[in-house]
Amino acid sequence: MESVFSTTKRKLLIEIAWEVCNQVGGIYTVIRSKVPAMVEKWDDNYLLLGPYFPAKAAAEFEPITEPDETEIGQTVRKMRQLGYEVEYGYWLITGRPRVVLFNLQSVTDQLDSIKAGLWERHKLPTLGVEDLVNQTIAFGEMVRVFLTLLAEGHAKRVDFCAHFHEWMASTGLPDLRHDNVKVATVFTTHATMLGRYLAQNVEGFYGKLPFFDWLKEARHYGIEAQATIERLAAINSHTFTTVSDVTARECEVFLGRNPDLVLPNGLNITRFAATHEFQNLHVKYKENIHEFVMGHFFHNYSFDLEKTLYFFTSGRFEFSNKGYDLTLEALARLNWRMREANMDTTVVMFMVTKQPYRSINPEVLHSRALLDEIRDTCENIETQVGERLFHAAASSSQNTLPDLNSFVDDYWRLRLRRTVQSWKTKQLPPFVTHDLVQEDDMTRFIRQSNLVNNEYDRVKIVYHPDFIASTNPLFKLDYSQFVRGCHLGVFPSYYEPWGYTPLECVVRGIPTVTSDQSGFGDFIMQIMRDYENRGIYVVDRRSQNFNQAADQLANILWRFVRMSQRDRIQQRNRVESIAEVFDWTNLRSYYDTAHDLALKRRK
Ligand code: G6P
Ligand code: 1S3
Repeated sequence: MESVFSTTKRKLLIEIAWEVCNQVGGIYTVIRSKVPAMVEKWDDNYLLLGPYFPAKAAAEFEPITEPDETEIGQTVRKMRQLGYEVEYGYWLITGRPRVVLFNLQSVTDQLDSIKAGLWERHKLPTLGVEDLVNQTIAFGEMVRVFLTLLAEGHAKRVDFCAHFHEWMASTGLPDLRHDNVKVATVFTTHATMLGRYLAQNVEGFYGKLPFFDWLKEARHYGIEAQATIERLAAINSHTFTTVSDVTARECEVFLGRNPDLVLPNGLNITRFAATHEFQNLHVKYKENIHEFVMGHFFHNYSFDLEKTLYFFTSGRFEFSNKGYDLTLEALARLNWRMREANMDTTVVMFMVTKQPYRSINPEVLHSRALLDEIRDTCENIETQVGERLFHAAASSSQNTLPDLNSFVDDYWRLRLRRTVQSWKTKQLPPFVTHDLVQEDDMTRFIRQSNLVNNEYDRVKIVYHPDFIASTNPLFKLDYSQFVRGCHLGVFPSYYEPWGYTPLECVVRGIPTVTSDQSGFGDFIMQIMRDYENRGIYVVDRRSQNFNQAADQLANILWRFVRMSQRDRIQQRNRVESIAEVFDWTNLRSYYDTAHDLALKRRK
């Protein structure tokens, strides 16, 4: 029984994000990977709210069908009685948290009055906005109704803390404050809308940062509604946070408030008990990449796969924000140096992103299919020779080895010769794997810097304008396996609030390049001194111009290509040993502080 002297109430944490059961980008990774650590602390007092998109939810959501008398179950029932369509169940991910998903259709017919209210109370302009904004307004309204009912019914016994991620989840937040609803609120911005646009379009963005007029710029880029929602959420939350000091610098200018706290992003890290296991996986998946490379290049010319290094970059197509321009420039310089030095090492660089395409380039597919055919034929020959050799050896009275050539049928001989002949071409291996709808900055830059896969080039480019998935016939690997098979991840971003990609390398024991303008790079520089020695290279994009940064990156790559295999193996061990720092069980404490602060301020 609760003591009459006890002043502590039960606490319930609700996290709200557009990407709950709805993968779009990086926030999905934040929420999903964090769940096990959150459930460990909050147990049943943890709930997630998201939008309901049946096609997406089908694979990850399981409804609760039995009666549920918890405050969540009661609130869901109340909302349904009021006519809202609400799904309540479990998110089928590690940790199995409870989720409430809102069918946005149920408020579509009220959208105009919701928007009018937001204009009256908060001067939020939403006329003529794109459909995504309308959807987020519908979502925000249902979140607001849910939290209001929850607090009205149960705030006497429970302290509620609602944590909103990004503007897309947060259109209801200002009204919770306005209506004095008994919920403590945290708002986390994972990037600012204006930062994203301006970094991409204004040269010298960081130097000009303090002088931007947020409203003028928001109007100029046609994102006044989104920027205003972001601003209202930041100003009205009890605790305002972001993911890195890098993004914190933008917040004062664009959102009118300095973040109270910075919450760095982590992952749910499961390390192998045996340290050599991740090294073995590197060798295993590198084999798949070798196969792709043979199919892609060897029909024209070949090189020594034992002396080939695989670099990659991956991310959404923001050409300069993600540093693709810098990466290509540095590779062109590296190529020149390696040629000058007559090196026999080859670097294959995979540029992985998403751009509109019609199909995989038929020639690339055809070449890959012929290579598979060559492999099949070789395996048949191997079986035939093996069996015949066995018979010959068993029945022979002498000790001499029979002529192996005589064991291969003419049929297989001819088939092998024909396949190899029709495979060989004079065409240079294409630098893009897909038939793009149109030329883009990447193809233009590759052509301009003449990185077009000539035989003499030591750096080869494979631009793959689609994300890696195991269903992809070229690699037959999922993204995680692909990362493991590579030697180095290259992510020298110019605008990157956090950036999961280098961290995803680290936890798989793959060295990586990041930049001091990315949240991850900035964080590493704060917590570690010998990061470079441990396989995390940070390009200085704060004080250097493009040309200087390209030189620094070229130097990093140049040093990397001259490392011995033994050094690479040791470096992989060192980088993998950092992984634990980023486990959510360690980084959750930042979130705990944010929630405690909001609850204290709400009292
Ligand atoms: C792992 C394996 C070694 C292998 C090496 C290849 O460390 O345990 O057996 O030789 O990877 O490394 P590399 O950097 O050349 O791909
Ligand atoms: C944002 O996603 P993005 O790739 O649009 O949020 C991510 C999670 O916090 C972050 O890692 C990334 O830098 C941001 O840009």
